[in-house]
Amino acid sequence: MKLIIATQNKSKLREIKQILKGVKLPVVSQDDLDRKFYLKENGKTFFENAVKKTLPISKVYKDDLVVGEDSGLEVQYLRGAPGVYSKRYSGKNWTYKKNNQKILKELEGISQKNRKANFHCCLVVFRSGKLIKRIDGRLNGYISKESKGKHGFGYDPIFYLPKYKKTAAQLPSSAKNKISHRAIAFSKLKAHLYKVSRST
Ligand code: ITT
Repeated sequence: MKLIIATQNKSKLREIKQILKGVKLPVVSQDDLDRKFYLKENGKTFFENAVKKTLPISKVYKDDLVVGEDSGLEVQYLRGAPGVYSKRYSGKNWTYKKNNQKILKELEGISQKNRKANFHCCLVVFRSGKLIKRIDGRLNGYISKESKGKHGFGYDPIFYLPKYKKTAAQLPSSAKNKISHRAIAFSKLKAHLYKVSRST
């Protein structure tokens, strides 16, 4: 049995593999599989999208554990936007930079205390086409007034963490991977896998 990570995002995969170090199962990504999957993320919630990414793979690779997640940024002042639209927030020709600029523009003139935001990760685990676990992880912070830092990806350069007085993109990946929404969810998964492996 192996652990298949249902993602095509290389930055995410790198983070996930780093977090899952030490897990006894071989960890592979969907790009390592013989079969290719073209999946549509058109759900209304992170959970729906996580299932859409994961279930089709699990129906084919029945003996393996398939883990997928959907994640994004939720800005309180924007009533939870961009949420499930995080990836393409600036439109068809989106780039991470354009997405960040759009958020900064929408929050122009808004004070620090009203710039609360969080990253949300919804992780699901499937085996033989059946959902066996759902885990959510959140990281709270603020939208900064300008883009800073070179690490990470996506909204990291505008996601400010008061505890570190830095944006997520100013933290080295080893530090982000200890505190992120994905780290929280995947660390819980790791603990779950450990418990299951001891009881079987
Ligand atoms: P997969 O669906 O193949 O996993 P994706 O890039 O489409 O990869 P998501 O739909 O889950 O990933 O993510 C939506 C967006 O949310 C992503 O493109 C980033 O802009 C943002 N995002 C998610 N996690 C993030 C993180 O840790 N740091 C910064 N931005 C993040």
